[in-house]
Parts: sequence; C-alpha cells; structure tokens
Amino acid sequence: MSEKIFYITTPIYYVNSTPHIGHAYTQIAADARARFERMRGREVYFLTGTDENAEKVARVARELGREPQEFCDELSAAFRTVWDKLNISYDDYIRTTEERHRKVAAEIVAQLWNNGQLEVGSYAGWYSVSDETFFRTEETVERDGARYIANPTEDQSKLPLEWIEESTHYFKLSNYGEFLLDYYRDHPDVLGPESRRNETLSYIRSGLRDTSISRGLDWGIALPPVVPQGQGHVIYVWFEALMNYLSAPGYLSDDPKRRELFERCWPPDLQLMSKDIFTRFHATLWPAMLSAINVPLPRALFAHGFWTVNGRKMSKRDPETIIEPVAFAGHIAKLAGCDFETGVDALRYYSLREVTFGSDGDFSRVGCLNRYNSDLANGLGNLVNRALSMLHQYFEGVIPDVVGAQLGLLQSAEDAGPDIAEDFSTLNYSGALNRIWEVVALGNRVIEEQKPWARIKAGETNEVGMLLRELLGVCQWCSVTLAPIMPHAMNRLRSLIALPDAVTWNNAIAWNLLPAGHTCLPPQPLFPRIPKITEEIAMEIETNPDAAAPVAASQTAAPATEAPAAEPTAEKPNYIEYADFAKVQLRTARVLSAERVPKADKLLRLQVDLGTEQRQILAGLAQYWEPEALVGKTVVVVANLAPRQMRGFESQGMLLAASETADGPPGGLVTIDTDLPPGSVIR
Ligand code: ME8
Ligand code: MG
Repeated sequence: MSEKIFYITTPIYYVNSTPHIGHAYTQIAADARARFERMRGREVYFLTGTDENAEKVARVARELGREPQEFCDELSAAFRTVWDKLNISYDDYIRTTEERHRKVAAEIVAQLWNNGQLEVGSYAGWYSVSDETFFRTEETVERDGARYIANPTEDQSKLPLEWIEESTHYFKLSNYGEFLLDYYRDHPDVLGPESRRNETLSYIRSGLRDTSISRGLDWGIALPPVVPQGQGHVIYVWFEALMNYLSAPGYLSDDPKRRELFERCWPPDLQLMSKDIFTRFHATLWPAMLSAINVPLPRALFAHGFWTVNGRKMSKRDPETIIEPVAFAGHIAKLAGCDFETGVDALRYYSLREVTFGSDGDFSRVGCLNRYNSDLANGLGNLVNRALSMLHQYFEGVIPDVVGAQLGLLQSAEDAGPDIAEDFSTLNYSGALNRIWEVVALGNRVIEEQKPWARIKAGETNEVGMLLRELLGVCQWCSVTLAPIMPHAMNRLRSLIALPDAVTWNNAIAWNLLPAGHTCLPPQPLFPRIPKITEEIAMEIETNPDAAAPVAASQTAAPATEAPAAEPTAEKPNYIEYADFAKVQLRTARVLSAERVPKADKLLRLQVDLGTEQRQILAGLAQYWEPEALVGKTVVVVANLAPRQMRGFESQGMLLAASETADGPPGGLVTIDTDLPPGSVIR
C-alpha cells in the first residue's frame, strides 16, 4: 500500500452569489498548504466545490426566473473560474448536484436508517433560510411580531426566521455528546484554534439534541425509498453537504479507482473553513455522522477568522464591502503595471500576511497596496533587482568563481528553514512570512553596509562576488519558500535566476544549484512600485478601473485632488426648471441577474427588482463590468423612461452610471449609501 495521500478540504460554497475575498481567503490558505505539502514530496488531494441543494439557492434562482439547475451550473462555473484565476491548485471540484454525490448521500442516509440512527418525527420550529439552520425557540427572540436569532453572530442572519411545521426525520445526534467529548479529550489536536475548540466543547456540553435531517422541499436530494414517510422529502442541505468530503474521493463508489483513492486519502488531514460553520456543523454534526457510519474522523478541523472590509461586515447591501478577488487583483496589477498573476500573488500575500491565521482581520484596499509597496516592491523586489543588476553590471550576468568569508546570509536562510516548515505545517502563515522577511531585510541591510558599488571601484571584486553569491542564494531560497504563497511571482524569480522549474522544498538551500559559471537573466522588476497610494485611488480602482490607468502609467502624474478646479464657463448655464426635473422618476433597483447580449459587445441585459415589479434594462456596461459583478448591486434607474427596443430586447428604463467625460466610458455605477429596499424614490 502506498503512502497516505494528504487530503485537504475547503467548504463547498453556496452558489447564491459570486465569490468575494472571504471565500478566496479559505481557498488561498488551503492552496498554500497543498502546495507546501506537494513541495515536500507528498501526494495531495485538494478538494473544493459548490453547495447547490440549498433552499436559498433555489429561491434566488426562482426570484431571477431561472431554473435552479441551470442557475447552479452557471454560478458553480463562475466560482471555478475565479479559483483558476487565483491559481488555486485544487485536485477535484465537487458539486452536490452531481450524480456521484447524490447517489452516495442517499446511500448514507439509507445506511443510517438501517442502523437505527434515524427516526421519523415531526418538526415545528424556526428556520433561517439564509443560514440554512434550525433554531430552537430559546435561541430566538420576538420583536415587532417577528422572530429573530437571539444573539446572532456577525455572520448570521438578522432577518426574520421562518416557522416550519412538517413531518421530518431525525438523526439521533443526542447519542453522540459523550462520544465527542471523549474523542476530543483523547485527540486534543483535532480542533483548532484553541478558542474554537473551547467553544465547541462548551456547545457539546450544553447538550446535543436530535437534529432534523429532512425537509419537505422539491429542490435537493430525495430521501432513499427505504426511509419510511420519506415521500416528498429531501435531505436537509447541511446533512448532505458535509457528505461531499466522502463522496468526492469515492466513498461507496462503484468505480474501483475512486474507491482506491478514498482508501488512500481517508481520513482528511486538514479541513479548513471559517468560524461561521465550525462548531455546530463541522466539529459536531460531521464527526457524529462519521461515527454513525463507522468511518474514521478527520485529523484536523481548523477555523480561520472572519474578514471585515474597512471595519464593516461584508454585505451585498453595502457594496463597498464586497471586494471581488479577481477584480481587485486586476486593479493591483493595473496600478503597479505588473501582470495580472502578480496582482493575484499580491492579494494572496496580503491575505496571509496581514493577520494571524485563526484571528479575525480587517481587509483594507489601501493596506494591501501599501504592503505591496513596502514588502514586495521595496523589500523582496528590491533585493532581487539589486542582486541581478550588480551581477550584470560587474560580472556580465555570470556567477563568479570566488572564495572567501561568508556574510551570514546563507546561514540565516538555513537557520530559518525548519521554523518556516513548522509554520506552514501549523498554519502559521504570517509567522512564516515574517520569518522569511527577516532574511530579506537582512539581505537589503547587508547591501547597504557592504556598499558593493564602492568596493568594486576599490578593486575588491572578490568580496563583491562573495556578496552576490549570497544574495542570489537568498533569491533562490525565497523562490522556494514563498512558492506556496506566491506561485507565479516565484516562478518568475526562478526563471530570472535560471533555476530549474521543478521545485521541491529541499531546493531552497541546495546552494550548488547556482554554481560558479551559472548565468542569470538581466533584472526585470518582479514587483514594480505603485507610484501613489491614497484612499481615493484604492477605492476608485474598485469602481472605475479605467480611471486608474493613467496613475499607473506615469510616476509623475499629478493626483486628481491637486488638479486646479475647472473654471466656471462664461456661457450662460443651460438651466432646466424644477418641474422638468421632477418629471424624471429615479428609483433604486436591485440587480437580479445580468448577462451579455449576443453580438452586442457593449450591452448587458439586466433583470432588476424595482420593489413593486421586475424590469428588464439594457445597459452599455459590458466593456467595463463583468455581468456577475453587477448581480446584487443596488443601482439607480430612470423608472419612467419610455421603453425602447435594443438588439431585439425591450429596455424598460435606464441605469445611471458615471464617466469622467460626457462621452467617456461608464466606469462608475451610481449606487446608494444606505440600506434601502429596492424601489426607493430618489428626490
Ligand atoms: O457555509 N471571512 O457556504 P458559504 C472569512 N455551503 N471567510 C469567509 C467570509 C469572511 N467574511 N465569508 C465567507 C456554507 N467565508 C456552506 C458550507 S461545507 C460542507 C458547506 C468563507 O458560501 C469561509 O470559509 O456561506 C466560510 O466558512 C465559508 O466561506 C462559508 O461559505
Ligand atoms: Mg454563509
């Protein structure tokens, strides 16, 4: 039997909206670990995917007038595209509407029934569709005639709960409290971080109740026929979603290859998620389920923290807080004048460097750009640039054959190696990065101290040669140790110093890879500096990517705020009467869906919710906005514009957008700054 495969999972995401930096964070963290393990020689099975059988997914689809399955196909593909763009090296992508999952989920439920783990009953209680979670009455409060979650965590819904009364089936979760407490006592390293472990233990100690596992809905996976009174019932989405970790690698599969994969990778080595879905679901229900079907429990479950954006909870009602990872990486690239994938690496770097993994963090666009400049451009980028420039200036790009005393740079890299490996293995990403940057900073400091430009003039070629060999060694070492976090930029770095592509962790300090006589490429900026960073620029790029281009193009461009105010024109202003303005009905609308209009490269076809009605609007935004980026946004529309035909579609209104000039690109969308329902009147 070959070595166990390192099995790492992320949550499978609901496809009721498109991914934001919160989702990307889990992916990036899991990816860094997967890449690290591969570099250490482990075979890895990295699983991610989408959760599609949720009631809320079907609701959103139907609100949009879409078939749920077709809607899921589209959004699941959109998630996948984002992960591909962010260089997430997943090995498998599970969708819970796939047959391989449906079949296994139904079989597990049948097994549970046959083992006496389920019973028929009825449920009367509160349900939060947005959390897809049942709440006991004592967990709720009444306000103004509606029921709410009593003490919602920051990520739980603040909307009214729904009363559900239906026949259902229960999983006898109450039987597992003692078992779980014993298990976690005997395996103290399974749950992390410590705060989540403690939260879970007290949740379990407070008493587990049997939990409803079926719903009378028509979207989802039908209960298997062996379960009595299962007609018209689907498996409760959480109960079935957790099973993706079993179905994807091939539990109960008919395919011997997949069964073998399952044998080789089970149990999961690391299951990552955020704290929202840790305690109740992954640390309680999931291991109880596994135990009920006699499958070994995961080796580690870890909850990272929650991101806010500029101190605010991410919410579609607050568009400034929704940072789309691909758009933002593109904006970084545009401002820095680097390629998109380097922008991605900057985002990956910032996410893992900014906060200790496991703690909450605040994502700030400006903070990310500043870190890019200080750590990547001025820190690592500068080091690489200086090393390669000097090698070319003084030694024609060829590593010189010199001997002499070392300056301690290689030694400091060698010393840091074990700590960094330990940090990666324990998810201490910020620790690993801090440690790596100590070596980078030391490299830059030694250059300042040694003043090689002066020494070369003084004829101390040998000493400068020794320094360069060490600096290039540090470049090599960084190109390996940082590869799990910035795979693209570190590939570039390796090609600049002409190292072999295949990179293993041990290459980091294999100093013979850069022997005397080895030729490196001339310097090319790895992380070009962003010329100017202000809150406005950081926000502007988010809403108006085109406006950012001139800033990146020229180091000397005057910031917009210093530009002289436009002189009032001498012409008589072309006033309109208030009565004329009052004829224009401006109302807010929520974008329900958006798609490109075939053969019209500027047009998007939007369905918007005007509160009292749904409208179709054609808008010339297609060159500046991805359709998905508009979904969920609250926009301003001219509601009483006469309908007109465009490209075979009727446009029932007009959407307001801003451009720098009257004929410029509509890069900025007009939105509103508070939480008002669609259809609100603008006066
Ligand atoms: O819960 N900060 O899916 P989901 C950090 N389908 N991470 C965040 C985040 C934020 N602000 N927002 C989201 C579900 N995440 C279920 C999971 S698994 C069997 C089923 C990340 O789309 C984080 O990983 O609501 C969190 O746990 C997950 O997205 C929730 O994704
Ligand atoms: Mg959620």
